[in-house]
Formats: sequence, structure tokens, C-alpha cells
Amino acid sequence: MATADVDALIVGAGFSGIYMLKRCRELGLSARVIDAATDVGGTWYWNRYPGARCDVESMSYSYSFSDELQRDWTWTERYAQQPEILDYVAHVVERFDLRRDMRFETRVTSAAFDETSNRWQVETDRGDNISAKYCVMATGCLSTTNLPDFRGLESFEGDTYHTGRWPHEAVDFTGKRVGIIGTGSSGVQSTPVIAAEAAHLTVFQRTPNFSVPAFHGPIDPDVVKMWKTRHRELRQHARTSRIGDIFEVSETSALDLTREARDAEFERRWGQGSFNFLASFTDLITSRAANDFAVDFAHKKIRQRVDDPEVAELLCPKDHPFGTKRLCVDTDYFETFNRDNVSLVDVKAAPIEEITPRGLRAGGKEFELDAIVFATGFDAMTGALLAIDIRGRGGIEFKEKWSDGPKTYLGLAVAGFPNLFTVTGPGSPSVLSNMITSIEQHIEWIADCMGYMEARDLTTIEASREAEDKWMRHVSDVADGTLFFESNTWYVGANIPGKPRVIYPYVGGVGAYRDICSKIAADGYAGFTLVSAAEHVSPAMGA
Ligand code: FAD
Ligand code: N01
Repeated sequence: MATADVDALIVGAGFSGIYMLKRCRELGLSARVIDAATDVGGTWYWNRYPGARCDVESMSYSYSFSDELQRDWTWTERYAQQPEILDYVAHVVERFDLRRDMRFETRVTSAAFDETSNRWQVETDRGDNISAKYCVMATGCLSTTNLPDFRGLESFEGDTYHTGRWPHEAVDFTGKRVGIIGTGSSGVQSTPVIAAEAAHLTVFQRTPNFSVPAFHGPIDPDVVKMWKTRHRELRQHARTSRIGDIFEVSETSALDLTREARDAEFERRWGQGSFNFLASFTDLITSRAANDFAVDFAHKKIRQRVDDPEVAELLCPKDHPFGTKRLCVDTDYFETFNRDNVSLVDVKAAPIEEITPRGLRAGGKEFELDAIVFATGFDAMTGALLAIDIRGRGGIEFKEKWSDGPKTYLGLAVAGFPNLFTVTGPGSPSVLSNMITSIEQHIEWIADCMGYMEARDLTTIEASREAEDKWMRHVSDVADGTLFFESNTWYVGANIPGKPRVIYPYVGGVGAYRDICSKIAADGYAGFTLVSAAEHVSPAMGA
């Protein structure tokens, strides 16, 4: 592919890129997918750490676009493990014969919009030069790992791992003293599994996290039967819901009930596992008073699960409202701290000073370790996009345009960057939802848009600056009505030094967002400028 000319160039071979390719084919467009990985899967290719699995239930965490696919594929567990999800992704790719238009072990390094040809010129680290009418960034919200700049890291004589770049070979911690830094979803999932294998596990915790029990196990055959017979109705429900899944929606404020009634409802939801608890009341994310009830309830649960009261207190999150940092869903996370071979170190009180050849020093004390696991997360939502040198009209750079925080129209398009689409980009619900629902909505919207353009012989579509500004104000206004800014999280860019402090996802909900996007399309892509070949005047002609 040293030089190529395609209708659509798609960056990323995860759930997004795979479905985008399928939809491009259906439109009769030539398309290529490029990924830096050696194979398909995106998140599920890179995150192979012990205990990695989805925490949206398997039946929902899968494509809905094909009735046959949904009927034929059967998950084995309530929350599928990483290898099973990867098998599923590979199955989809083979089933729809998508692999022949994919290229791996290739990183897209730059994409520049050529105003003369009205096409994107894309370059890779292998020297490819691809010309494309459309450029779809399916680069993932959580694909650029964050490895903090720990002093002395290079000097460590043991093994180091990042959860988001886990090796393909089996890692054996038997007999080893392992340290894990990070207590987000990756840390919470891997800690119990590593603890069961290692001689000793030290968990270095800066901020404790709220976590709800998964109640994980083999998938219930009745649930499978229900989904297989009612999948159209259930998926439609998910698409119009707030978080892209089929939770029972509460219509009650936590403030309207007596303490007994409120706790009974919390208890019922807790017992259902996963994100059901977050949907207990209408106002957990908008009212501090309502949220405090959830905080108290979750603290009570931690104290019940952890034997040592001092350790339990350390594990109780007290500096942020419930659900404003990505909620974890765990299997035996808190109980793991009851094991003799596990210790918890508070690195907020005594920060990590350096990595040493023999371990890690925090608060003046050296912890001797044979291996360190960095469960330190990602440069979320913008990291992968800003790692590519993207230049739009007049050579304007993405980096420059987003220096104060991302600016998009609907999280899908960027003014000054015609025919470029960002799948689940900043300013869309993406990471605050069942992402497969959000991915499908974006891909279908983009494909419909491409179809609209092709049918009318249009050359470019570009978000207007006014529409973009208005959308960003809306994204910010909606977030202002919530508790999200009360947390130091990657949702607001707080985990990466120097990252602009704004709200990255759209918190208005999946269903409401879908309606907005659909209306914009139905109105002839309101807020976008669409130009036909005949209307384009070459800049070379001095227009
Ligand atoms: P990704 O899967 O991230 O794929 C993006 C791909 O783009 C990657 O393969 C990357 O290599 C490639 N890429 C990026 N930049 C370049 C470049 N410049 N050149 C070439 N290739 C490039 N979401 C949920 O809704 N439910 C869950 O239960 C859930 N579990 C998760 C568990 C983990 C461990 C993680 C990290 C995330 C989880 N997510 C979950 C979010 C998950 O990222 C999405 O659900 C989904 O898999 C994203 O798919 P994607 O195709 O958009 O992006
Ligand atoms: O990353 P995170 P993650 N010193 O950013 C700590 C999805 N996901 O990979 O909170 C000490 O959440 C940091 O501490 P603090 C999901 O969307 C889903 O776990 O910043 N500690 C934090 O504890 C999730 O939200 C699943 O104080 C440092 C941790 O590292 C997203 O991916 C599974 C530090 C990072 O937590 C990211 O999750 C996995 C430092 N210098 C991931 N720097 C499912 O279950 C960072 N930390 C579906």
C-alpha cells in the first residue's frame, strides 16, 4: 500500500473501525483500515492483563447490527473475558470478510487536508502515502497509555508491565513480590487475580475508588434466551436510554424517600450487580445531598467486606462524589485486602518518590519488588488523536486548535477539518455509555452522511464554527449541572499533567444525543457546510 487512493481511510481496527469498514463496503466505497497492532480488537487486543473483562454485560457489550450475528454467537460468561471478546471480534471480521482491507503493524503518523484536491493525504510510519476522500478516526478513547514519569524507572531490575500494553506471552507471578500502581478499573480487575498467584502483592493506592460487585459467573441461559428472542426490542431500548444499556430507570429522587426506603432500594440495586446501582435514583449525579447517600451506602459495604478497619477506611473514597470517577465493577476486590499476602500502601499520604533498582520508594520507605504493574490508565479521548499530526484547512493543526481543550461538533466532526470524522470523540457520550451502542450510533450516522454525500455528488462536508461553538457550550452547560467537576478524573483531563481541565464526554445521555444527531441529519446536516464538486473553486485560481 505504499501509495493508495481510497474513498475512506479508517484508522483503528477495534469495534469502531471494523464496523465502519463494513458500512463503507455496503455503500460501495473503497476503504482501508490501518492499525498499529498486529491484529484486530483494539482495546481487547492491547488489554490482556489478568482479570481483564468487560463490565457491561456480554449480551449488551456486542454488536447489534446483525440479527443473525446476535442469534449465532453465544457468550459463556455474564461479563466476557478478554480472550472471548477477542474471539468474537475475530469472528465478526471473518464472517463479514473484512480482513482483506485491513493493514496491521502500521501507525498513521499524519493526515493533511489538501485544499486543491479536497482529499486527505495520510502518511504512516511505514512510508505509505494514502489519498482518501474521507478520513475516519476510529482511534479509540482509551488506546494511548499513560505511564507517569517516575524517577528511576529505567533502573528497575525486575519486570514492568502496563495493563494497557500487556504482553502476549503468559506472565507468571508465582513466587514473585509484585507491586501494582493504580486502583482504577484495570487495577480493580487485576488485583484479585494477581494476588491469587503472587507471593506478595503490594497495592499502591493514590485515590480509592468506588466499586460495585459484578456478581460474575457463567451466563444465565434464561438471560441468553431472553436476548435471543427479544434482541430487537432490547437493543432499541438501549439505544434510546441514558447510558446505552437496558437498566431499569428510576423516576425517584433519593431525597424523596425515608432512609429505610432509600437503603432498601440501594440494597436491591446493589444485589443486581454492575451499573444498576448507579441508576438507583434520578439525582445521584446532579445532587450532592443525594450523592452523599450513595457514598455512605458504598462505605458501609466496604467496611463490611474488609476485615481490618484501618485498611477499610483507606479503601473508602472520601474525596469525590459517587459515580463521577469511572465506577468500577469488581469480583472480590475488597476481600482481596483480607489476604495475608496483600498489603495496601497509601501513596497520597506518602507519594511515590522513585523507582529503584530493587523496587519502589514511597514516603521514605523502600518496597522490594520483583515486578511492577502500572495500572495507571490512559491519555483518554484525545491522546490518540493528538498523537497524529492532523492538519486541516490552511494547515491548521489539531493540536493547536485543541490547545485549550477539544472543540468538536457532536464529538463527530471538527470545524476546519472537512470530511474527517472522530468516532466517539470528545463531546459525545462515548465513555459514559455502553460504548458499543455509542460506536454503532456514530458509525451509522457517519455512513448515512457519506451515503447522502455520494448520492448528491457532494465533495466536502464541514462543521461550521458557529455550530461547533454552540455544541461545546452545550456540552459544558450540561456538565455544569452535574457533580463531574468535583472529581479529579480522566473525564475532566485531570490524570495527565498539563491537560486542559474541561469535560471530555457529553453527559446529556445516549438517547438525547441520538435524537440531536438524527435531527441534524434529517435537517440536511444542519450546522455543516456541504459543497459539491461544481461549487468548489480551486484556491490555485485565486478564489
Ligand atoms: P479501540 O478498541 O481503542 O481501538 C482503537 C485502535 O486504533 C487501537 O487498536 C489502536 O491501536 C488503533 N490506533 C490508534 N491510533 C492509531 C494510529 N495513529 N495508527 C494506527 N492505529 C492506531 N467499554 C464499555 O462500554 N464496556 C466495557 O465493559 C468496557 N471495558 C473496557 C475494558 C478495558 C480494559 C478498557 C481499556 C476499555 C473498556 N471499554 C469498555 C472501553 C473500550 O475502549 C470500548 O468499549 C471499545 O472497545 C472501543 O473500541 P474502538 O474501536 O472505538 O477503540
Ligand atoms: O485507568 P484509571 P484504568 N502515582 O485512569 C493511578 C476503562 N476500563 O486503566 O485516581 C500513583 O481509571 C490513578 O490514581 P488517581 C474504564 O473506562 C474498563 O484503570 O489519579 N497512582 C488511578 O488509581 C476506565 O475508567 C474496564 O489518584 C497513579 C490509576 O492509576 C478506563 O478504562 C477495565 C499515578 C489509573 O486509573 C481507565 O481505567 C479497565 C501516579 N503517578 C479499564 N498515576 C472494565 O472493567 C496514575 N495513578 C470494563
